This record gives sequence, C-alpha cells and structure tokens, in this order.
Amino acid sequence: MAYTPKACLFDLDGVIVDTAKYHFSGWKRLAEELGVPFTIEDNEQLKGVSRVGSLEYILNKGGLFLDNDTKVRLMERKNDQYLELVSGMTPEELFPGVVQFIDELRGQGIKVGLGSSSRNAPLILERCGIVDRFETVVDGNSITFSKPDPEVFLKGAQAFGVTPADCVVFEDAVSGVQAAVNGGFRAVGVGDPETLAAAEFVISGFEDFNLEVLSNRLS
Ligand code: B16
Ligand code: MG
Repeated sequence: MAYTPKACLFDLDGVIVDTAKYHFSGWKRLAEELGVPFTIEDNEQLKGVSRVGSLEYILNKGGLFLDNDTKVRLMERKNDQYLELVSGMTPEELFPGVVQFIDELRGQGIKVGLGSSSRNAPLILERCGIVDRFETVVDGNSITFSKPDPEVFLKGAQAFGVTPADCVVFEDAVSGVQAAVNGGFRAVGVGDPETLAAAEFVISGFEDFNLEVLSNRLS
C-alpha cells in the first residue's frame, strides 16, 4: 500500500538552496590562512556538520591545536564572510521544484518543517522569501547535538506530534541521512545515490518529483 507521510522535514543547505558554495569560499579562505589545503572534497565532508565541527575538521587536517578564544574568533570571521554572501541571496537561488513540492504537501494537509544544522537558517529563509512555508523551524540555534545525532529531526517531529515513522526527511548530507536513519525516520537523499546509499532512495532534485512518486517509492 502506498505510504503517505503525516509530516516532512527538509534540510536547508543543499536541499532547498545551494549554500555549500558560500560555505566553501569561507572555509577555504580560513583554512589557507592557517596553511591547511582545503578542497571541494573537504567541503563535501562538511555538509550537515556544525560550524564548530567544521573548524575542528580543518584543524585536525592541519594537525593544529588552538585555544578556545582563537577558535571562537576564527568562526566569527568565517561567519561574517558567509553572512556577506548569503545576505545577497534571492528567491532565484531556490532549487527548481522544491517550493512547488512543499506547496503540494501543504495543500494535502501534510505538515512541513525545517531541520537544519545552520544557525543562519532564519536569515536564509527570509532572504529566499519562504519563511511562511514552514510550520516549525529547528536549526543550529535550537539543538545541542549535531547530525548524525537525530536531535534536529526528533525536535521537528515532536513539534508536529508525529512519530518518526510517519515523517519523511529530505537530506543532501551523509551525516544528515544518518541522523534521519538513527531517529527512525523515512530518509530520502537529495544528490548522489552512491554517497547517500543509506537513504531509502535518492533523487537528483525536486523537478519531476511529487507526492505520488514519494508515496509509491516509500510503500
Ligand atoms: P552555519 P544544513 C549545515 O546546514 C551545512 O550543510 C554545513 O555545511 C554548515 O557547516 C552547517 O549548516 C552550519 O552552518 O555556520 O550557518 O551555522 O545542511 O544542515 O541545512
Ligand atoms: Mg544539507
């Protein structure tokens, strides 16, 4: 029998908008200042990973140990540069089809929420003109544990009063798909099927995707 979710939780970066390129520019600049090479493959590893987790990754890669105050200062610097880039975002940067899919879900009475590691999620939603489409927003400001811990999605399901099994998570990051699986959610990957093999199925984007396809793929 076809499966119909009671709620859907969307990751932000990499699912709704492509902010990975802005994170890449910020982390690359910072890493190179520290003498650590930073590649697109490194950036891939940081998808879904918190700000502090991302800095730790770079420090680890370079075998560097810094005191806490320095780490805070570096994260602020990276974030200031990131904010300059995202504050110029417009609705044109939304991935094709994603808003139409969200509207279809809402039209069918399925709750829609955000589950992002980013502390900048409210600003990005506002810049892209989609704040009103989410009944709940759980982001990096409201969680203690980062993906692959399922906290971000469990809080979303709790806000909706639904069980994880009744809720689909859309994720582009390995850590994010793992967080959904760890929490007992139905996980749909957005991106590369090999990278996101832990998801129940993987889509390349939301063009040509709708509730009927989702229901059939998860039945
Ligand atoms: P910020 P998501 C994540 O967002 C990004 O994928 C990840 O690259 C970033 O480090 C993290 O947010 C924290 O972002 O520095 O803006 O708080 O994919 O979970 O929506
Ligand atoms: Mg993401």
